[in-house]
Amino acid sequence: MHLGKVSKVICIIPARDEEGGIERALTGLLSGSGLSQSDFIVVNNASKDKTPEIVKKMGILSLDCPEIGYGNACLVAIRWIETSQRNPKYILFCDADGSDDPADIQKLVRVIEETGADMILGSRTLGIVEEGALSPIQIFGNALTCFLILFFFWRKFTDMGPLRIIRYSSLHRLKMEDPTWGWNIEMHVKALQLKMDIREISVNYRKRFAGVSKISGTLSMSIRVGIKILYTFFRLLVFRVHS
Ligand SMILES: Nc1nc2c(ncn2[C@@H]2O[C@H](COP(=O)(O)OP(=O)(O)O)[C@@H](O)[C@H]2O)c(=O)[nH]1
Ligand SMILES: [Mg+2]
Repeated sequence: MHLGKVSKVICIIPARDEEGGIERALTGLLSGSGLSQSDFIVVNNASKDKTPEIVKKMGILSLDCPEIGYGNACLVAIRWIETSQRNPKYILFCDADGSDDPADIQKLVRVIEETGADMILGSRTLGIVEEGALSPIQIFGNALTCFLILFFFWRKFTDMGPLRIIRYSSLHRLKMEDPTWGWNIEMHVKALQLKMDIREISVNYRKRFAGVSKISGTLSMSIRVGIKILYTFFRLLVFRVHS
C-alpha cells in the first residue's frame, strides 16, 4: 500500500519495546508534524512487546530488522526506501518514545527547504527541555562530543540529538554503516569530513511517554554508549573513509 507513493520527507523511527507510549507518540506525530501516515517508517527489532502490532494497527509501515541496534534499524529503513519506488528529498530521524515535539519536525523541514543545507540537527540545548528528560551523563556526553567536534573540526555545535533531517542525496554520500549507537556521531563526523552544510536549530525535548530508556536508562548502559560514541569518533578521524 505504500509502494509508489511520493513523499518529500520520509521519517524513520527506530523502536524497541515501546508499546507503552508509541501509540500516543505516533498520534502526536500524525497530527502535529505536517507529515502524513505514509511518510513514516517504524523499524522494530527485538521488541518483546506489542510495538509492531500497534504500529501496523495505526496504518503505519512497520519493518522488522533481524539484528538488534539503533543503526541496524536505520539501515533497514534506508534499504527499504532504496528498493521501493519512493524517492524522497529528505530523510528525517525521530524517536518512538514521544520525547520529540512534532512541531519541531515542521520546523526542520521548513529550515532545510529554506536554507538548502545538507543536514539540520535539532539541538535540545537551544530549546526547552523538560526537567529530567536528559540525564546528567547524557548532558555531559553531549557536551564532551561537541567539544571534540570544536577541537578537531573548528565547528560549534551544542547537542548530539537524535531528531535531525538530512537531504537524501547527502545521506547516500555518507555511506552509513554503524549498527548501533555510533549512528548519530558517524553521520555528524562524516558530514563534517565531506564539508557538508550542517546547521542546528532549537528543538524541545520531554520525558518519554512510558517505558524505560534503553540508552540512558542505566549508568552502565550510558557508559557503554558513551564509549561507543567516542570510539566511533576517533576511528572516523583516523580511518577517514572519504576523500
Ligand atoms: N530499532 C531499534 N530501536 C531502538 C533500539 N534501542 C533503542 N531504540 C529506539 O531508539 C530511540 C531512542 O532510544 P531511548 O531508549 O529512548 O534512548 P534515549 O532517549 O537516548 O535515552 C527510541 O525510539 C527507542 O525505541 C534498538 O536496539 N533497535
Ligand atoms: Mg528516549
